[in-house]
Amino acid sequence: MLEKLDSIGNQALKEISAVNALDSIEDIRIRILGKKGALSEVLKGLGALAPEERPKMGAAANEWKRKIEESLAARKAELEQARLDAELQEQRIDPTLPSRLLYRGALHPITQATRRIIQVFGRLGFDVVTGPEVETEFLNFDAVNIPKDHPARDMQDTFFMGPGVVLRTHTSAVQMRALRSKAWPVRILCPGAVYRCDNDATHSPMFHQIEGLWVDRGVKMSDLKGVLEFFAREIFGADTKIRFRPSYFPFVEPGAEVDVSCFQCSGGSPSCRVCKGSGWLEILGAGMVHPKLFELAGYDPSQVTGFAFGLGVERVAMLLHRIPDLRLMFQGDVRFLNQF
Ligand code: FA5
Repeated sequence: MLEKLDSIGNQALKEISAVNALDSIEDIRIRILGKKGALSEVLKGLGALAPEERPKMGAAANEWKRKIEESLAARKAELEQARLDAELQEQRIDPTLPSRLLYRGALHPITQATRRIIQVFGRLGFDVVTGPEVETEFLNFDAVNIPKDHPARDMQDTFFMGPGVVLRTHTSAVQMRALRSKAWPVRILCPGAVYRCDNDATHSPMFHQIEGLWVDRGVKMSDLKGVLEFFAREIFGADTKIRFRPSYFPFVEPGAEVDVSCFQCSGGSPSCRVCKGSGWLEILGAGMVHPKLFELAGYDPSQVTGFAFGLGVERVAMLLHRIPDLRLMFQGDVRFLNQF
């Protein structure tokens, strides 16, 4: 019996050292040490031995069992380590390879400019009010005193959504909504997207305006000038030159257009693509609210006066960041946007 035990044990150790697959380790364990394994089968014959022989055989069998278990565990650890090494080799990280570029998101220059403008006017007590981009022709035109035959209503300038419904062409459309729903004094800013059939280096079919409206007893043109000068200095710096040019807007009287000195040529180049040689960039229209609007809103024009202005946010962003072509802001080119 001892010989049989030795033969089983030696054969098992040989097999274990030759095994190369982890699954086979368990197979060997079951085949040798399992309930019906070779060692157990030999031990079943213990009962037939003389009683004095039994402890000796039992001890020998236990010794083989221990040796085989140890050998199985050691080979299993070797094979597991080899598998891990192979995996690590396969998935090796090469720290010398160049890293993939990571893009960090940031606010769009138009959003940045909008927030900056709102913050500056916020310091003067202006509240933000918004209105819909799809607007009635009445609120976009009639309610702000733009007559039926005004060229701005032309199909070539205005995107019509259907009879009597337009994509608003200016944020002045929010003025009448605000005046109708609020009692004076009113001091509001209305930011938002507006739409016109327009497309070149300084005009886009969709752009952003911020409307300002201040209505109260005794508001004067000089207040408008003071507010806009404060705005220009805060946004563009103390050296910024601005000028008021008399202009006509049906919803104000008197009206003006306000220009800022051209950042590209500083007023010096007749061939400048940005200001078309004028030296100035128009950023907003403004004026004293027309009494007709007060009448339409149910205010008494003998009691209140007010001023309004509408500025182009893209123009402000162009000036702030020295952007030569407005269309760059709508192309979604990461190389451009990354700079802000
Ligand atoms: C208006 O839209 C008037 N509603 C502004 C106003 C409000 C005047 C209140 C008086 C009182 P205008 O069409 O000039 O005016 O546009 C105002 C500003 O929007 C311009 O000064 C310019 O900065 C900007 N702008 C106009 N058209 C475009 C365009 N296609 N793309 C980008 N910016 C534009």
